[in-house]
Amino acid sequence: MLIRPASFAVGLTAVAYGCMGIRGVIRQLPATMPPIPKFFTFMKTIFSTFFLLSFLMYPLALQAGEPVSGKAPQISTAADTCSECGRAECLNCPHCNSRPDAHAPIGVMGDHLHAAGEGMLSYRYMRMDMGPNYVGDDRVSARSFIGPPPTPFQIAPLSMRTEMHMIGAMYAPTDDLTLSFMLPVLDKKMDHLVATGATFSTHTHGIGDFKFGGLVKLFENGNAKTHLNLMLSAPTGSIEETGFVPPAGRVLRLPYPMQLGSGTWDLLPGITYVDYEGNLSWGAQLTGTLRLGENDANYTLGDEITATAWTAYRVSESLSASLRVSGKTWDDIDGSDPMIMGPVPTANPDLRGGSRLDVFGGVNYLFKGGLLDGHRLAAEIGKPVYQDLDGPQLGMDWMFQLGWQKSF
Ligand SMILES: [Cu+2]
Repeated sequence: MLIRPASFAVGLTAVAYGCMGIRGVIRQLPATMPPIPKFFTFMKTIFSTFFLLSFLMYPLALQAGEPVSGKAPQISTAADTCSECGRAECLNCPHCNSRPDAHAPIGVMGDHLHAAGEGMLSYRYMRMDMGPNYVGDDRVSARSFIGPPPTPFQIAPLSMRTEMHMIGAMYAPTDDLTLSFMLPVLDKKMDHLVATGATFSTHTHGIGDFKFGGLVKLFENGNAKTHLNLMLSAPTGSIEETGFVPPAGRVLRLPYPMQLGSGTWDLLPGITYVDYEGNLSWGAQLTGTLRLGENDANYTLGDEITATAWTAYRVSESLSASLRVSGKTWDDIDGSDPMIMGPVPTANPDLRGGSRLDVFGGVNYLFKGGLLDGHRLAAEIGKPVYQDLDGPQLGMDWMFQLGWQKSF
């Protein structure tokens, strides 16, 4: 019984180390050595093309009435099984949907599919607090890298707070495909220290990048399920946010981290695996953010890779508690916005990349019976255990997420 979780853990660790390793090697290469990065650009083009093709082909395949993958075998018809899906207990069956941990911890997006004809509405509140600054994996004080000219920086970011409200909708036209839509609304605030000793804050808010696409079932073997995440991000978030900057004495376009969108169409490919046994469930997800082209302000945000794995324990019929690790690595900005300048690290496109390992604890609660029957509430809180940033750059301090979900 422990073989599945164990082999899964070994496999996931290998994948995570592989991703980190490849990125680490690329980052150590001198800038004058182009062949390997070029090879990756080439691979990205190939991968993106396949991704877009599969994204476009899927609705066509559905229209033609051709099932993309076979139906899962019905396992049991014993008396104590679910009358709808035929299982003793099912992870995602809409008819019994019996487990609080049938959904991943709330910080994981696109973790589950729905059955044909079913939909879901969700709302998430997310908060991230950043600070202090890091150079590599060392914390540095803001004072240590600012000063009067010729010191390159006269202004340092001290802390940043990001709040996000995200409205989500899912709908499954077939058992093999669940469509997903997500619209984030962002609120950002950054505090700064000037070399003179003065402090000031900047603030932006508005809608972020709209994300949409499909989750496509790949395999189903007993309780174990794997699906592809084929999502796209549309450039609906502003990249022209401005604010009053006291040291400059005027309104300026704010640095990259204060902008609300990427300005580019982005591919969000991924693969998700979930499984359960008894009171235990576990899963893993590997996702990427691949930027397509350059935005109207002449830059491209860095590509990202995130690998996450979690396990949850079912405490009761309604409550589960989860533990999750997440490794993320992301590139510097390519190009630069001529309107974004200033003696502050956040305006430097080469001081944006990094890697981070986060640990999260969470709970899922599924209401059973009564007025709120079928409603889900979940919360997750996380903190980095390791971060290595192209700095000076603000590091992550902690993250919190609260969510509500209801299937129809
Ligand atoms: Cu859903």
